[in-house]
Amino acid sequence: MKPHELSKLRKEMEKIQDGKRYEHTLGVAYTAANLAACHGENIEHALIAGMLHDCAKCLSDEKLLAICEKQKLPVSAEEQKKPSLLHARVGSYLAGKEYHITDQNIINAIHNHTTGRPGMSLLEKIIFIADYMEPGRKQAPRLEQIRRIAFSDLNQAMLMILEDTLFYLQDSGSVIDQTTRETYDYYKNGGK
Ligand code: DGI
Ligand code: FE
Ligand code: FE
Repeated sequence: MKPHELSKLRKEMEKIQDGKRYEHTLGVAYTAANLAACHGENIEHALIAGMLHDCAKCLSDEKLLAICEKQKLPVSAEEQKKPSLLHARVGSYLAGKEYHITDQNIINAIHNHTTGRPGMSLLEKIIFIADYMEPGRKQAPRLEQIRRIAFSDLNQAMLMILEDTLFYLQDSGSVIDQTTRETYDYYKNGGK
């Protein structure tokens, strides 16, 4: 991808996202680029995946469900209850369809950015972690610690994020996706 193509994606995100979401998108893209430089991942792939990871975030629950039905994308019981979880899967579909991304690793990084999955690729971990720790995030506990550890141990950062996310979801009585639990168990048990 040439530099002007990345800037085209950036402008498209600026068009479809509100100001706050767009700032978050830029934060994720640049944080992912830094993590990529640190851990030996392709920086351009990290920028593209970061730029597009929330490209379906602005769609309503109805629209997300409608796209899944039309394109025959699977919808789990948890996603049926909380359709906003689908912005990750639908985003990965739109990345190919609307934004002409063909790299499967980039598509997977968008797909798995909310729940993670056991055995994530380097790029998938980088996007998952960048989404959580980009500079615009201010609320989460242990942010300072996670931001430091992400540059030395991605699996440890994954575990800490999943632990805190599950605690937060349990505490707030939210629907918890099976994949989020499986991802937590995987990294808890020393998975790579
Ligand atoms: O799209 P973002 O707001 O940037 O972040 P995200 O894609 O991680 O999704 C937002 C929320 O999703 C975040 O607060 C963590 C939460 N999440 C992750 N796994 C689950 C979940 N929410 C529910 N209800 N269930 C899950 O399993
Ligand atoms: Fe998201
Ligand atoms: Fe995000």
